[in-house]
Amino acid sequence: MRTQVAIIGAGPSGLLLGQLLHKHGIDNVILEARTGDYVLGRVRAGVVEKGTADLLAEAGAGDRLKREGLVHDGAEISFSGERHRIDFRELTGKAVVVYGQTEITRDLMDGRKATGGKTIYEAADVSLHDFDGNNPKVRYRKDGVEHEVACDFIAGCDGYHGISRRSVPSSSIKTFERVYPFGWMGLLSETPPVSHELIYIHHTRGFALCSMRSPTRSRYYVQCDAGDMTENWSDQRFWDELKARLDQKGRDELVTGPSIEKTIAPLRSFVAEPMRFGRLFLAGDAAHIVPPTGAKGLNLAASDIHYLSKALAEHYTEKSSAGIDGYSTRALARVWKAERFSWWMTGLLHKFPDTGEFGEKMQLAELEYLVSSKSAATALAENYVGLPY
Ligand code: FAS
Ligand code: PHB
Repeated sequence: MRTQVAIIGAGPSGLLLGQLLHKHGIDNVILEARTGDYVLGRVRAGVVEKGTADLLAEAGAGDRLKREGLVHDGAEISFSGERHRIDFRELTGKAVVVYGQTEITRDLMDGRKATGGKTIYEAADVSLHDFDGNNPKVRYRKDGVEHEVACDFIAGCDGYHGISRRSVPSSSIKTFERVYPFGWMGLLSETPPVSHELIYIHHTRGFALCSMRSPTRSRYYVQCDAGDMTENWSDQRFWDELKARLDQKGRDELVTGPSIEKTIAPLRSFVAEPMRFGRLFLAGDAAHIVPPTGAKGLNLAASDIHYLSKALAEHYTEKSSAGIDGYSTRALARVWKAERFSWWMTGLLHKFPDTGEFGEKMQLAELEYLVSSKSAATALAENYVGLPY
């Protein structure tokens, strides 16, 4: 088989790239290790920046988000038993949309089906070859048969655990990493959200987050130990812990119910530099990971794909390599700003083993400053709604 761009991974990065390349008349094939249902079954991000929503619309996958997405003009931060609202719209003129990553993936899959894009699911043992030359290729096995895809470029959109980054010689790549000493225990329930906006909670017992997927479907998280297991968390234990970290109003108004999904997500900050190796480009979680505190993971994947799809379009339509040559530097400039914001939000709101009494006083002082200073609140708001591309 031959194509212009071979995309590894059918998560949001790979699917979005595939649709944008199709729009530019660039032939592409997506190779995905799992089934489509498995990919859809992963409950992950919930907050969508305007830039991401605009890109989905450009890719022809933005209609349902526009219809069903919940526009949020602000969010609350709860500490010392009080809630304080950060008004994104007033401080930045922008808002975010709450719309689950599962739905984004579904919309992109439907769009790809409608445009006849080729996605090979359950592609086993994908391997990347000769991307340091002019004739890269990808090999994979499907139903026991070996296949080879000859291409002009490879887009590694296969996430943190994917094969693309691991195919780069260690001498050609530098990684930066911070692993946090805790995780997030997440629960999805068919219950009305405790509030119409998100609540980020700082508490002596640990961080918690109240989010949602719709007016009838809630998404909650509580900070848990790094090595904790989902099976240690009965629904009752989760609800009790969330209530213990909520303010009184939240405790009074929280509607509990059976979980429809529960997972523990580890938290890390990670960046691989550069994001281009000859004719291989890394994008999304394949190149970087942020702790979900700042709701940046999915949105960073979108800005990578914005830069990469434009660069490839320039290569094919304008015969210019400027975009391709500048991709890594351009993407990393925005990646590092989102890494900093996510690291800062995580440090401010979570209980670390070494936080101690002084550390907690510093966190509370910074939170008090944040909610009483327009400049400080604006700094948070402009990062949260998304810095410019
Ligand atoms: P993805 O990991 O989504 O997709 C990569 C795809 O590549 C997968 O489908 C995988 O099966 C496939 N793949 C892997 N190896 C392969 C191989 N060898 N061959 C072929 N295919 C291969 N972000 C937020 O903003 N908020 C959150 O709350 C949040 N929670 C998260 C929880 C978890 C557990 C994780 C892992 C991430 C979370 N994220 C969150 C970040 C998440 O939303 C990512 O940023 C987003 O999925 C990035 O999309 P992709 O880059 O497409 O990577
Ligand atoms: C979510 O709804 O899953 C969500 C929202 C905001 C975050 C992280 C996760 O910061």
